[in-house]
Amino acid sequence: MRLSRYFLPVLKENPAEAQIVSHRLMLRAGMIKQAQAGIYSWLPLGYKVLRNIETIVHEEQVRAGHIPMLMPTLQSADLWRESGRYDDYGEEMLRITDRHGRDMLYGPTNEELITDIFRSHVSSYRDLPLTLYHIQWKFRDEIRPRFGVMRGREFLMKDGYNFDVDKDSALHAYNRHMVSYLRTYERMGLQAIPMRADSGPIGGDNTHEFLVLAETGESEVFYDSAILDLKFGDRVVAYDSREECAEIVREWTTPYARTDETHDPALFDAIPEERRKTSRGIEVGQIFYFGTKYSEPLGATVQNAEGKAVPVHMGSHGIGVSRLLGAIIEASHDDKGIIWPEGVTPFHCGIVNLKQGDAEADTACETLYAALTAIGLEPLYDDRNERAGGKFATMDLIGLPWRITVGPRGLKNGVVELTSRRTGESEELTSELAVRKVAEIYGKTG
Ligand code: P5A
Repeated sequence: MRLSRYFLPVLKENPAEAQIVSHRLMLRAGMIKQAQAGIYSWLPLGYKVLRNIETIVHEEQVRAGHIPMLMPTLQSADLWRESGRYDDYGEEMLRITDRHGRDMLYGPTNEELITDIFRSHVSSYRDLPLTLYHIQWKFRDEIRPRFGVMRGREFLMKDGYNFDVDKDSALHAYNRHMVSYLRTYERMGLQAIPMRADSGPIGGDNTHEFLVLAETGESEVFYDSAILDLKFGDRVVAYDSREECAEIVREWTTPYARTDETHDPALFDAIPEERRKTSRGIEVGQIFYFGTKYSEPLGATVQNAEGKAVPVHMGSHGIGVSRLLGAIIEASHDDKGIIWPEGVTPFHCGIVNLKQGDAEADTACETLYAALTAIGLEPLYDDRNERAGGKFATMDLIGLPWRITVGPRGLKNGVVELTSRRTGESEELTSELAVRKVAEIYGKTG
């Protein structure tokens, strides 16, 4: 993409309404624009990152054997009356009446709708296990929407639902989700710690939240610092293996890690003092096992191996897709702007032309642009007639992890400059080598 043709409405000033750094930087970098309280338009740069996050979520869900689909945002109130949650959900639910006077709602979650699909089509244990998921907008009429996309009213969620013949199989689905979530967040450059939590309006006693440590997080968390040493890495998981998934879950749930809702001071005090940590965290996901809470009232049963009709055991599993942008920025920024992890960056590499209009510099930039594009990378080429300082400031603000700077002085010596946004370190090298290095970083063959 050439910056002169892109739509990147960056703001010079700090927007007064933004109280936390991620909100400020998302507005300043031209990623989002508030449409109403807690409702945002996703401008091209923000939309690109949102899509990258979605792609990682999809890939990891499919890897775990879960099946993508799409349900609508608007749901019928009747289904929620069947489950008993229509009145329970309270004022967070946005209720709508259509022209025929039918009660509808903008879905805050989809347990009822997916259970309705299941009961219409599945009747035998032979069709299980089954996990269906989608990535769809949700609406919760939060009393205090704040911090930009962190606590929105309209927000994008990946929500998945498992259907199993008995509790043991459903607990395997729970473990499988925990494992796939660990991998998902790590690919986004995040350390998200699973913590024992409270289940709230979704229900059940088995639930973990995934928290990214950050001062601006809304949850208070207590943990054993030993958990920070755990890395998922590139281990290959046999997701169908109950033992393997259970073992990974054991690894991550053995060190103490809880939110204030489930905190147990006696257990916490048993941890060696130097490892006892209290902090704040951003909840980027939550998994639940709630057994037959929805399948019983909605009559979602299957015939088990003995030919008996039993209600299916279910769980639901959510990732805060739009919230993740905020969480990643909270975890990865400096005073100049965002620092995108390579896994989610909107463009792989910036190209800064220090002397636009200089034939040699223009040609070198075009050649770099073509070479990076040819190996499947997406560069953002700042081809505007701007001062170098302004170009650097924009690149730093929008946070591309790598920048190639091209200017007449370097070109005289046959070199360009490759700079890491994270470390600020630069090296001079030929254009070809710069392309090869960037290709290597992203695992492409240049
Ligand atoms: C699990 C999937 C559920 O709704 N039902 C379907 C279950 N869980 S949850 O914890 O309530 O939400 C899942 C994740 O969505 C994000 N989230 C939000 N993101 C932005 N703004 C909000 N107002 C908001 N509310 C929830 C969180 O990341 C949460 O973990």
